[in-house]
Amino acid sequence: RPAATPAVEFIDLAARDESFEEAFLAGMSRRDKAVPCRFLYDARGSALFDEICTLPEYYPTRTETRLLKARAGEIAAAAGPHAALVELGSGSSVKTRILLDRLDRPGAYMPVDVSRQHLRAAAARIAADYPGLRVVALCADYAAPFDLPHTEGRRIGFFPGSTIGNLSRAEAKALLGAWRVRLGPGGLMLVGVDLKKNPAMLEAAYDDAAGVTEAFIKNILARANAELRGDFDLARFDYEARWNPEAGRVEMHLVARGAQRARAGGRVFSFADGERIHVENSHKYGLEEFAALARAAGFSSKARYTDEGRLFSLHLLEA
Ligand code: AVI
Repeated sequence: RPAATPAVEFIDLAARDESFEEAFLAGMSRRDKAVPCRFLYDARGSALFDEICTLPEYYPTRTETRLLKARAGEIAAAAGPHAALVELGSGSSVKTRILLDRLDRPGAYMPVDVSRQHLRAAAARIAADYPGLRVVALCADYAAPFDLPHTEGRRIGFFPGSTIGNLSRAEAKALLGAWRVRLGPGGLMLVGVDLKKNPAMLEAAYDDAAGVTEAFIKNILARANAELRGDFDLARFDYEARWNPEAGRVEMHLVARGAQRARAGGRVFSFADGERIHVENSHKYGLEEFAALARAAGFSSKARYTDEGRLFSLHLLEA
């Protein structure tokens, strides 16, 4: 008898696909040119990001994975039986599986992602490998308002990878506040948060020797060339990753080498020599600083875990 294809419930709540063209042209028309980092993740950008996660300089992925493995038992005990695991993003199934393997008869797995393609693939993989687990794929922007479907048991939100660091501190607080309400009373939220540390280590993590991060950031211009009939000369932009101690973040810029012009979307953009395009921020926190931010968003901080080197942290929050 052929094996039945595991069913994935698919709930489509995404209003519309956000336009790269609109966002790119608006960002490049600003006096301080900038492009929102969520557009880094086209197919090539996602592949480059996966490669970043394996780089020797990029400690967050392996440190968080180790921490999760060490703490999954405690986290599962806090969640109790039949908990519904809600993942913000449908990303690394490796980390998801560490939790699913330890949760006591999990009631559901619900990935939330705007990318239909990633969402369907990630949900199908989990459904195939965890027979009997209810898998509900929610196509939605996890930062936008929407309701979670009803599930039995406690809800546990999972936001790994320090993706929260790509938001400003104010945006991070607003996102946590919205998820506190969405998870409901007693709901838990597990957030991976990268920590402040020596600037040389931070800058190396975002400017690796093999140049993968540079290619990842420059991919935003490659994407404009491919999708918006652009003619950016990638070789005439330098990549720079710089720790900004006042803002508590690594800032990633492309810097024009020489005055130049480039076309995209039927428009012409001029660059002075040394003019910058701000592509991404990666905010870093102190352990206490993040716990305080979570409390300001209405959560109580149940536990925080960190590695021996205090490189990365996991925060277990209760709604
Ligand atoms: C996805 N996010 C948490 C990564 C980070 O560390 O901020 C994105 C990244 N950008 C360059 N390297 C990694």
